[in-house]
Order: sequence, then C-alpha cells, then structure tokens
Amino acid sequence: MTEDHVFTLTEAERERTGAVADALAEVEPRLVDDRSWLDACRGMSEELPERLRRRLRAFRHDPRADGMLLVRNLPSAPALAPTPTVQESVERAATPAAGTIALVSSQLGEVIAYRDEKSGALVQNVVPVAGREEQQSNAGSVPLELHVENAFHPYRPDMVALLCLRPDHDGGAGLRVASIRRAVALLPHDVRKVLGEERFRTEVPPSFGGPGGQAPPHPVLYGDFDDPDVRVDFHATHPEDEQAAEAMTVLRAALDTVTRAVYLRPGDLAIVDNRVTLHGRTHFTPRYDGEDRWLHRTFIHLDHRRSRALRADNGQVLS
Ligand SMILES: O=C(O)CCC(=O)C(=O)O
Ligand SMILES: [Fe+2]
Repeated sequence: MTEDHVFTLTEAERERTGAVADALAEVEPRLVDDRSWLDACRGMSEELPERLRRRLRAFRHDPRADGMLLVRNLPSAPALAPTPTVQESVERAATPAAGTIALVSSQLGEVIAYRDEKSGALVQNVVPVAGREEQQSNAGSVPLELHVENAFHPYRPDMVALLCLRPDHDGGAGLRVASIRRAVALLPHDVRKVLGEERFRTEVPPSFGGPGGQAPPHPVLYGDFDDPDVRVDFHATHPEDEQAAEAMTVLRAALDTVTRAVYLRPGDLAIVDNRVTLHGRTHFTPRYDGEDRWLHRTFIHLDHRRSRALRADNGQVLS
C-alpha cells in the first residue's frame, strides 16, 4: 500500500502551528467548551500553515482509498502532565494540545459531541482505565474491535480525530484502520447485496438509552454500490438472520485484509473518515503510573445544519 495517507509538517510549519495553538491557549476564558473560545478557534484555524489547510481541504473533498489522513510532526508538549487515569476523562482546559486538535478539526468542519458521552466535552481523553481492561471502549486495553464511531447513531460523526500526546510504554498500541473503499472490491456481488439490506441492528449503549433502547434495522453498506459508505461495529452490530451473519463474516475478513496499524507518536494526528473507514486498536499493557498512552479525540460533522434539531441554542453538543 502506498503512503499517500501521510502528511508531515516541515519544522517551519510545526513552529507556525505551535504559535497559533499557543496564542489560542491564551484566549479567555481558556475553556474548550466555551462558545467564544471555539469561535476564536474557528477563526484562528485560518492561520494554520497553508499547505496543511490545502491538504485538509482535499481530504474533505475525497478521503482517498484509505479514508484516513495521518498528520505528523504537529507540536507536542515538552513537559506533559501525567496521563489521566479516571474514566470519562475529558480536556476542558484550553491547553496547547487541546488547541491543536481543535484548530485542525475546525478547519475540517464542526467540532461536535454528544451530551450522553463524556459529558458532552468537545475534546476528550482516550486513556486506559484500571479495572476496564476487558471493556470494548477506549478505556480498555484488550484488542478493540473494528468499528464505525457511534455506529448506532443517526448523526454519528463524519470524521474522528485522534491526537497522540503520549504513546504506550512498549510502543505496541496500534490504531487499526480499515477502509471499505479498499475492502469492497474483495466482496462477492451477492454479499454486497445482503450487506446493503436492512438486516442488521446496532446496540445502543446504556448511556444513550440502551440496551432497552430501540435499535432499528439498518444496512451495513449504503450509498453507491461500488463505493459505499459503511455502518458497522463488530462488537455492537448484530445480523438479523443467517445469511446476514455470513455476509458480516465475509466483510470482516475483507476488512482484516486491508487493515493498517498505525503506531501513533506524540504530535501525530490521525483523522479517520467515519463514513468509509473503520477503526480499532491492538492490545497493549497499561501500567497506570501516569505515563500511559494518552490521546485527545474530537468528533467532526461536515454539515452542522443537519443536526440542528438536536443542538440546544445552536451549540456544538447533540442531545
Ligand atoms: O485507542 C485508540 O487508538 C482508538 C480508540 C477509539 O476507538 C476511540 O477513541 O474512538
Ligand atoms: Fe472509536
């Protein structure tokens, strides 16, 4: 596979990005979830290096075969706070790192969150949590199944951004990404047909009103037959019948064939197009010593207006 999913900032571009993020960190009230701070962030995102802005614009137009863009050599903090250890951890303070992911995300589209997930914070922490090792969530450390983010949700993110602040101790935690644009050619015609029918249901997590919550049946592939969007979570999506189950098995094998593992380093930002690309994570061994793996995460919508009815006061949080 080619490496055209990687974009590396030059040293000058890294410095410029750092200067913008540092200036944004000074904007009162220095809180990510504050409307005026985010307004400033949106405006200042225009000051990011031009080559980066062009690449983000091109990615938004067409996420290419991989459906992911890995931006490398973003500024990273020389002296970083200890990795948070608690569940549902979020970054409310407008640190330079929070500013960096918010700036890039704002160039792509609208940074959004869900009231029922991580208390609606726009910049969230992805960190391992003691006692949750086995959980299929970003607090776990066993292999995390390939998934579309919030696959159950009609207004799931269009893009997910993950910025590495600190890698895991052994450098073995790999972000796995698998694009349906690469996998679809490996699927027999009849399998694609079954995957395109409303024969699958995705569990609604308890925080969003599940498991009692009604999950309507949906197709796994939709849109163009040869270049479809994908909606599946291999932990939470269940086939309704035997043929649908077989189709999911074939899909999974095809996705495994095209999966890439990305070992994020500090200053690496992975942007995943959540319409065409699934993500997951390999296992790793946390130590809970303040030096564990730490990512910031944002969700991005490309069309803010579409979710207006779910957003109070035309804010960023969907409920
Ligand atoms: O830990 C990772 O690399 C990805 C976790 C994940 O799926 C997420 O935070 O949405
Ligand atoms: Fe995820």
